[in-house]
Amino acid sequence: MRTLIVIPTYNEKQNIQKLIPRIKKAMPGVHVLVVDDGSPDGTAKAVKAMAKSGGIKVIERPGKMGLGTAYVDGFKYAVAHGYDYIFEMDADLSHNPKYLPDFMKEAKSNDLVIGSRYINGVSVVNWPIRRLILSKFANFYARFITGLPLTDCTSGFKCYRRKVLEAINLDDIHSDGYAFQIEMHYKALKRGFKLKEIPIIFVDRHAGSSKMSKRVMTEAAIIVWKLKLGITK
Ligand SMILES: Nc1nc2c(ncn2[C@@H]2O[C@H](COP(=O)(O)OP(=O)(O)OP(=O)(O)O)[C@@H](O)[C@H]2O)c(=O)[nH]1
Ligand SMILES: [Mg+2]
Repeated sequence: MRTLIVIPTYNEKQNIQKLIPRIKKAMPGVHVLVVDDGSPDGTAKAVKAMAKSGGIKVIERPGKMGLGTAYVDGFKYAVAHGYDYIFEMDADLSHNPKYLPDFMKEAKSNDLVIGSRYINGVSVVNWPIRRLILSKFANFYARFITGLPLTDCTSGFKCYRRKVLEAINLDDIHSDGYAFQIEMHYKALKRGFKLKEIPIIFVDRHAGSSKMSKRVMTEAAIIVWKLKLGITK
């Protein structure tokens, strides 16, 4: 069974240099694909220097094109190269690689395994209360409108079996950020796949800067209606 971890990056040089060795340690033999958008801090160059040890690949895009299309490009690569298990993971060390084996275990009997911050109360470290309230509200709103049976609809730490990505028309995905996560969960569920949440502890980034914006939130607020009303299928 072949596994690929897809990591979108924009100015994450410091973080990705720490993250990749931790991934390799947590799950030896796994392959890593970094999708970088011409990060001015030289993220891509730093990853390419690490790639000599094998199992690491970089897709370089010319400019900042968004997290959603970065994942779509990564997923297309994964499908084309026949990977069986494909992970989504942030570069900013919010997602701890120690959970990777937990995902793999559940992926044997599920199609999409999602790391949830909200299974056991709230498992978020270092978030300002404002951010937590926003995330909880976004989840409540998304669940209420779409009916997604998840505690963490906007999680970006997950493992797909290849058949899920093959069943979704990736060229139809235009959303970004939170909206992207909700859309992928919804489309997987609608296509009859088995979703399963596992608990993770999420740690806020220490280095680099956030790419969260008002646009990301507005887009998420709209996508749930597009999905619910069948405008986006
Ligand atoms: N390739 C690419 N990666 C991106 C883009 N925007 C964000 N990312 C990456 O996507 C991941 C998640 O982005 P974050 O900025 O951490 O978003 P967030 O987790 O909602 O917010 P913070 O954790 O507060 O920063 C990180 O690895 C980013 O580097 C983009 O436009 N292109
Ligand atoms: Mg982050």
